[in-house]
Amino acid sequence: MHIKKLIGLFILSLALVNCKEESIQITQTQIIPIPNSIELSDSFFTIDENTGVTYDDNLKVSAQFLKNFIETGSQITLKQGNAIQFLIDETLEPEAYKLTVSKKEIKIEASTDQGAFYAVQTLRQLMPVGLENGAFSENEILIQAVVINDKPQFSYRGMHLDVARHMFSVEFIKKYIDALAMLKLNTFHWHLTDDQGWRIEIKKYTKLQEVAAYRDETLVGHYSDRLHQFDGKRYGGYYTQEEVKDIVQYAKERFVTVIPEIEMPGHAQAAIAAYPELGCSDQPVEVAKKWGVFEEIYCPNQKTFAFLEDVLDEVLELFPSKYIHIGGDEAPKTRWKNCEHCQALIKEEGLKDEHHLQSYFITKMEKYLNSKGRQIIGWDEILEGGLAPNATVMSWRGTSGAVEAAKSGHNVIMTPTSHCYFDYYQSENDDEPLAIGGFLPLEKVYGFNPIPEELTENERQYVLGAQGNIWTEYIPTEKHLEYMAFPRMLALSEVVWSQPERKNYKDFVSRLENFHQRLDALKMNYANHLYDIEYETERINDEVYFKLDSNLSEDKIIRLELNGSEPDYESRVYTEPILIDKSMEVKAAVYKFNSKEKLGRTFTQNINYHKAVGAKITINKQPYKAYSGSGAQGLINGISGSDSRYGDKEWLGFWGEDILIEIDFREELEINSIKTRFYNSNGQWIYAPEKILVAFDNNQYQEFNLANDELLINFEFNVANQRAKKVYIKVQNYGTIPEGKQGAGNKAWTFIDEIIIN
Ligand code: TNX
Repeated sequence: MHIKKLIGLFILSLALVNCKEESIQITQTQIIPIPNSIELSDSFFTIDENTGVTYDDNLKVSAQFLKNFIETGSQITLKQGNAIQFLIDETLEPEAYKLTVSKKEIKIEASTDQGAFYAVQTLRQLMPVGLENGAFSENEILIQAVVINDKPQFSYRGMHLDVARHMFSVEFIKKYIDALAMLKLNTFHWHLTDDQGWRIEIKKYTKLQEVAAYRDETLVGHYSDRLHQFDGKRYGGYYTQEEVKDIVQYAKERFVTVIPEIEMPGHAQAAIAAYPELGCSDQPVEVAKKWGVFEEIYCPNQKTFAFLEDVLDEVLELFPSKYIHIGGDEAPKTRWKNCEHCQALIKEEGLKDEHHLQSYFITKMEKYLNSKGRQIIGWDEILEGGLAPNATVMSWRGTSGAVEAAKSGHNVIMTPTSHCYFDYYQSENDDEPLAIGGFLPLEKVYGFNPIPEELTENERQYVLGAQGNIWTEYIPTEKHLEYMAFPRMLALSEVVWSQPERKNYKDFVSRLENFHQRLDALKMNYANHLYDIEYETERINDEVYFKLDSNLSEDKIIRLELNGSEPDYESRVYTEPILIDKSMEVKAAVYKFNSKEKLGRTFTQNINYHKAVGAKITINKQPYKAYSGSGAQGLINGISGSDSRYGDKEWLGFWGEDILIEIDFREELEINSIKTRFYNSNGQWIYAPEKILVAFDNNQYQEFNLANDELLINFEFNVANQRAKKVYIKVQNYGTIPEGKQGAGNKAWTFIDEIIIN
């Protein structure tokens, strides 16, 4: 029978002895993002040479998509006829659909072509993966009988792509858009201009193509590396207007709106390199060769406004989207402070300072775009100095910008770095390709709730949705980009599409495992960290236990060694938490039960037992929610944070606050040394403190100054035979980020690691 075709679509409990259709029991479908409601039945529909399709003319695009999917994926050609019907149901919401598969027909009902398109994407996931790449060679396709009612949670469901830092082929952009469409994402935010390159052809300004589109060379390695080295290779290019039109049209046929981003007033050094008169200093500058934030920003003068209006005129011709993204982020005000014209303009317009001048700049551009019938989106910095009247805010620095905007009645799109930055590391393994930093594993993306807690029921309506961002400073190739995008984009699709009560991470993981086959068929280079091992520590009665976990199911177990040796299929099986009462090196791996087959990578964790392990710790401030590691207790659990991922379970992050740490041993101990370390990644706004104070019991504080010249700053305090019951550590926040540095004017972060006491 047709069992083979069904495997991979469903988790089946099969009574193989009797291969009758009735004997197939489906326990679960595998659709991502998970629909609102699914009702499965026992029979199935067969698509073959005799199957016909009819459609309402208003549902033509989706009907054609389905026909094309089946005909290019298999040998089957569909006929005219009533077996598969596309019908209008005016009562359904614009993006909603109803899909009914029964033994005799398939019915797709929607009020719009877009809704019907999403029904087709669901139907696609009910069909064999071989159809994705033409590998399906049989003459009938079986589809499980089912009734699915579905609609999105949010109206804005986006993915962003930065093509300025690195550029990707037109063909690849289409592949990216295909993936969005498959996952029911409806917006592609195309970041087209930045300091390192201008990537869209503007016919009126030829030097954008000749100069701004190319940089002489590119930074090698990480920005935080002490010595900056360059590759010596010219890099660049741009999308011609013909290519842009082609992409916009391609996206439209898949119900993806392309929103272009033209950055202003900051991230504009490439344009200023081509036309120095657009800057304040009139000095020649070059297209940026390294990453970061640059001081060369547009000068708010007549030339600039005329230039931007001309550029936008051409952009509007190419992009029919309601929204145009005007950037607005990370614009250092250094040049404006020292510019006579800017200072005169501030006076003339009665503005308070340079932030209000930025707001004046954005408002002026907003008016221009509004007059052409368009709306602006800007990064949350556009709130500073007053928000342009009709602007939508894209909230990336935490969620406070979103809250402020929604409370004042502005629409917001959520893209916080903590949950939406797919340029961040996704695993703690040392073999990950170099990334900008951060740590955003799949489960964290999946757990994202786009609605900030601070909003009232009524204010929630201003949250249009969320978006994953892919900045490409450290992503030079298409394969690498796919690796960063998948599977996190799948998790995001469920965040923005599915109803919160339908979400369940364990269930998502099992559907994802199945989805791997589809990604394989699509030749997607996705990351797979499903059988990586995660740990947790727990303090019970003044003792600390070490626990391991993975995405385990009945047939998967963890095997481990505690002495640093490599686990194999004979190593002991992990069954209960391990007491930390000495230093050890834990190595573990997920194995198939009763088998030699190792499923994931080997996990390694060094545990450094010291005098504070098991003690009680309190901190007078809560760490920032997204960077709260294993909580305060994690600072004395015997485990140090990663050298490269401050977002892991061990680092604690505090934003702009001084903190006081108290460690209580409960009995007097002899103390000889106190050690800890601080993260100091200034590009990410993280600064080691300049000053630390330490006291024992009721004694006076002793003060220490710290250097801040490396990525990791060690603090070490040696005392001879100090006896104490308690240790107090005061950590002073660095303060405001100085001018000229990335994030200037914002509060600095403090990230502190394990406090090792011996
Ligand atoms: C901040 S997000 C930026 C980008 C960088 C990104 C790297 C935003 C509005 N600005 O210019 O590429 O961080 O994660």
